[in-house]
Order: sequence, then C-alpha cells, then structure tokens
Amino acid sequence: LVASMEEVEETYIMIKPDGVQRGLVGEIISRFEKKGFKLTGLKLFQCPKELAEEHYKDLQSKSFFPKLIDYITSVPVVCMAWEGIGVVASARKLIGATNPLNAEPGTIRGDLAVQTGRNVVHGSDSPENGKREIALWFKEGELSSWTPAQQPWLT
Ligand code: FUP
Repeated sequence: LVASMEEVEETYIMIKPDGVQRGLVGEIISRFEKKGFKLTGLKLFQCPKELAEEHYKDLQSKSFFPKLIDYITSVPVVCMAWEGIGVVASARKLIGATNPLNAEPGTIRGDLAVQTGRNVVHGSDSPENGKREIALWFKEGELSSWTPAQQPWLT
C-alpha cells in the first residue's frame, strides 16, 4: 500500500537541554525510528537567543517566557526533522502532554520527565508549524529526504 502524498507530513522535533544533559538522545530518537518515521534532518546545536525567541514567539507574553528562553539557550539541543504519514499528530502522541505529570506512561514525557519546564522534547503542533520550524532551525543542505536503498547494506 502506497500512501498518497497528501498524508505525508514533516515535523520539527527538538531534544531540549535536559534531554541532552541526561543522556536521553538515543532513547528519544529511537522512539520515532521504531514508530516508523523517517529522519530527514539531525544536528546538535547551541541555539542563539534570537532563534529561541522566534521559535517560541507565540508564548512571548507568558510569565515563563524569559526562563524558557534561558533554558533553551543554556546548552546544546538536538534538532530533528521527521517525515511520515500523519507525523505531526503522531509525534505529539508519542511525546505526551506538556506537563509530564499529565503525560501517559508509554509517552516520552510520561516515561522520562517530571516538570513542564524540563519536559525533554518539543514537537510541532500543526503541519504548518512543522514546515515553519524546520525552515527556522535548518539551513538548506542540512536536510535530506532520502529514499531507502534497495541494496542490502551488510553485504
Ligand atoms: P508543547 O506544545 O507541549 O511543547 O507546549 P507549549 O507550546 O504550550 O509550551 C512550550 C514550552 O513552554 C513547554 F514545553 C515548556 C514551557 N512552558 C512552561 O515552562 N510553563 C508553562 O506553564 C507552559 C509551558
């Protein structure tokens, strides 16, 4: 069965500073790989303040905004682009609720986090924001929508 092009989406997933510091990079990437999505962009990156502010611009008026920007820019994050059928909503399900205490066991935040301000991972909330955020965090040439090879890689 071949998916129609309409169903294939892209989303921006970011392992936040606490995820990197706690050594959860492999664990988090693994969950998206095992689900069946395709990794199309990946980098470790120290985020400048202006980029963090642009990414979270919808939260500018919130009291926690300055703390959020300090946190995201404190140490490197892992930026990822993932592609797949329904990947935007599906990734949000895998990630779980914003407040890890409300996130179901089995989700990334439900299994690995305890506080909203340290919830280990970000995922775009709409296909439009997926595109916007990937364009914001990646340069052209850093992304590759590769096709799985037909040849075996071990022989
Ligand atoms: P989410 O889409 O689940 O990442 O949640 P939001 O876009 O609502 O929030 C973005 C980030 O802001 C959260 F991941 C953590 C931070 N935040 C707080 O620190 N305090 C809050 O009360 C809400 C969000």
